[in-house]
Amino acid sequence: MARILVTSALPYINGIKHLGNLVGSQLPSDVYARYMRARGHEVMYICATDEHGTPAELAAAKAGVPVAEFCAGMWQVQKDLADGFGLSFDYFGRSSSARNREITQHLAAALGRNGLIEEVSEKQVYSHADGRYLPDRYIEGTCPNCGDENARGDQCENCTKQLDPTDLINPRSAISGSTDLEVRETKHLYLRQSAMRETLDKWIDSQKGWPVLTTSIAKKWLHDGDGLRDRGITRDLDWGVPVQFDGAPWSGMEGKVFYVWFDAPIEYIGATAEWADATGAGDAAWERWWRTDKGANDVRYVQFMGKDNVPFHTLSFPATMIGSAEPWKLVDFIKSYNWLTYEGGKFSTSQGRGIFMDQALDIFPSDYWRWWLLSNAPESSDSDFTWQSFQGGINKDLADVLGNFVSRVTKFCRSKFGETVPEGGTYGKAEAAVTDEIAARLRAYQDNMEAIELRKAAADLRAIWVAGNEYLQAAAPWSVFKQSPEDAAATVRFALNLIRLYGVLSAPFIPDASAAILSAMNAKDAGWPEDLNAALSALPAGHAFSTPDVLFAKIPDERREELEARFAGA
Ligand code: B3M
Ligand code: ZN
Repeated sequence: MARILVTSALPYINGIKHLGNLVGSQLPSDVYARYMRARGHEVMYICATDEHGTPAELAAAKAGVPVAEFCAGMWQVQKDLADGFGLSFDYFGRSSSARNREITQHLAAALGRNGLIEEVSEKQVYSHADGRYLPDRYIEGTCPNCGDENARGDQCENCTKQLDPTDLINPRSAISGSTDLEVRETKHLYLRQSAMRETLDKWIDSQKGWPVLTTSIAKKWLHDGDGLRDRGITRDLDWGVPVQFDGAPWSGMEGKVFYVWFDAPIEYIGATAEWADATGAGDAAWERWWRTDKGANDVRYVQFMGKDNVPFHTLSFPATMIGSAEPWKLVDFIKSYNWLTYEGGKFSTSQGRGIFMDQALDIFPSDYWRWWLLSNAPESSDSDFTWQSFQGGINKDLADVLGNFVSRVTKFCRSKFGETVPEGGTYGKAEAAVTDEIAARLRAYQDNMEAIELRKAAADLRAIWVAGNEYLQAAAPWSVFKQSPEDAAATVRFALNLIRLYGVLSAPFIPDASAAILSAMNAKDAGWPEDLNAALSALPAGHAFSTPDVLFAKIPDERREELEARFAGA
């Protein structure tokens, strides 16, 4: 039995996430955590809301509530949605927690002691009308390069030129539109990442079997001219972790907070400590996941995230952890995802284009979304959500293949033999053949789960369902029954055992339907089929079951068209 630490990238607090966000981190990490638990491993699965920074402050201002209150409310909203999607976190924390504050300030102190933090004087734009310093991307103006009037202080999206706010012609606040701006001199702390370039390079080279997507992004940032620059880790904001070092002030940093990307990944640790507090497990219980001097040596740590988050997880966060010179557990495998698009375009929060987590759950059960998103996960390239493809995935895979199998077998059994596993007859070549086929598919399924190739694993699972259907179709107990009820009974007995097997194997992907299947089969405690032959005779003759309701209702064309129109966006 292994110990596996799984973290999902932390959803930002400012609003409800769309399905592209969901499939890039929370959903695949959940499948992996569920699978590893099912295989008997000890799993710690962690997520949290990422709460600091300017976007949180602005979202709160827009909602007209204090930022702490806004975050508390939105944490609950996100927590409820996570529950709705069946995300099985051991703990869903908050980056604004006291634990994260304490650990963030502690790591900063360690970095400071090791000479990795330096003071830098910067010019920053202060907006009198807004009463605050403006982060680069909240300053807009005319691009000096192409003349576009909506260039941002960090970049012109029109010509892609990287800019400094002071490059903009006629700069204005993106928050209020005010042009009453002043450039002020202010001091910030920088993390000397450049001093760690070689260490990080070696560390990344020593990682075996990381996805190409992950390493290529990391290497690009390490070696580009722009590469691993020293990075400001403090901000002139109110909302965040106060800049202190193990609780002691750093002169000149009063009133400043750490940059949100400095404290956010530290919350993976913070949330595990929050879990220990909430469960009364004590410090040793979280430290054995995170401190190699306290038992974390044998932990395998896997992170899940969208590709835009890769630089922070391959470079900045390891720089913090390694730079502390303390025995923190480093990540062993970084699984990153490409983009999910919506009907050929981008999901857009501002234009309401695409589907958001709350809307999704109002329309269909979470298993529908889980199945489509995971069996089409943007794992090797981007993938596109279309209602057509969604309808096809649900109707064909879930309703026609899995759902129909369960319903045909149980209903036929009920009508001919009653709701108990029938006795009589013997298994022959057909049962041996389908068992062999499923054994091979199951090995592939398990290998792909281990390798976190979830889209391929979903295809293996579907093939296992299909094998059962083909077996049933060929054995045709409904026509055999008249001449030879014994033979029909053997087929049905075997098929009922297949249903139980499907309940177990499908659980990481579609946990609700799986629970319904296992409950109908009266086999709630069924474990992973370590021995397939044993698993396929787990339900003996005489075992009572019940015929489940329709597991998956088909999506009719009219419904699909209605949803296409409703979600087309403004
Ligand atoms: N909050 C994801 C995002 O909103 C970001 C992830 C943090 S993981 C430590 O883009
Ligand atoms: Zn431009």
